[in-house]
Amino acid sequence: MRDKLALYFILGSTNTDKNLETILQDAIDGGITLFQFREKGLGAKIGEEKHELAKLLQQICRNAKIPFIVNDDVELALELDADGIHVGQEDEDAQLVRKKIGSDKILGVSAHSVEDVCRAMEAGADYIGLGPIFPTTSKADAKEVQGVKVLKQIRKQGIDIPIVAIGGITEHNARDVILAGADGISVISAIASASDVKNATARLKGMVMHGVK
Ligand code: TZP
Ligand code: ICP
Ligand code: MG
Repeated sequence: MRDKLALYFILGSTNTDKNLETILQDAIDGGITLFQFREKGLGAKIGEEKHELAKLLQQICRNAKIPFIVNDDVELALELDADGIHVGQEDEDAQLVRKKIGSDKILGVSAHSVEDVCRAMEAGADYIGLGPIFPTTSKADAKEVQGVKVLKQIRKQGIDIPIVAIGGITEHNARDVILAGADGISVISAIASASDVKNATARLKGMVMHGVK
């Protein structure tokens, strides 16, 4: 799990005006290690349209052997036989989600505190999305920014579950969160809003893997 978290890209139709398939393929070519389909926010697709978009993006991931994770929609994840599901603290209860998807699929849980992390581990989470570390414009209802403090606390207590840091991560601060104990970074805008997606992705990957671009 840990190595798959190195560069975790999240995308949905509300994150860009550009073609999602092109962005995802360029991000794959740049070196992402995991992908999450997150169709949220104003104007997000629902129903059949959401399902069709998910299928398109899943196929791109399959061709590249990149695991495909669905955000917050257990039914869709099961229908598509996705590789996993990611749920937030306000979404469906993680323990219940684990029961529904079985032990083989990846379960990711958002956490904002040490207590959230402990509860998620008891529920059977495979990894934690911890944040928001830095200010973000990609999530309307984001919790308070926490910097690397909670991340450091978790590792100091010897909790070693795989963790991705999320929220405002860029090539300029990626190194700091890795040094603070994250196994990888999860980003939307640093990749989705880049003018050269492949190049931006490769630079982020370099920061995570080697501390350099
Ligand atoms: N959860 C916490 S912050 C965030 C999510 C989905 C958004 C991250 O987006 P960005 O653009 O990388 O800050
Ligand atoms: N972390 C991850 C990995 N994905 C999310 N959607 C989130 C936190 C809120
Ligand atoms: Mg949520």
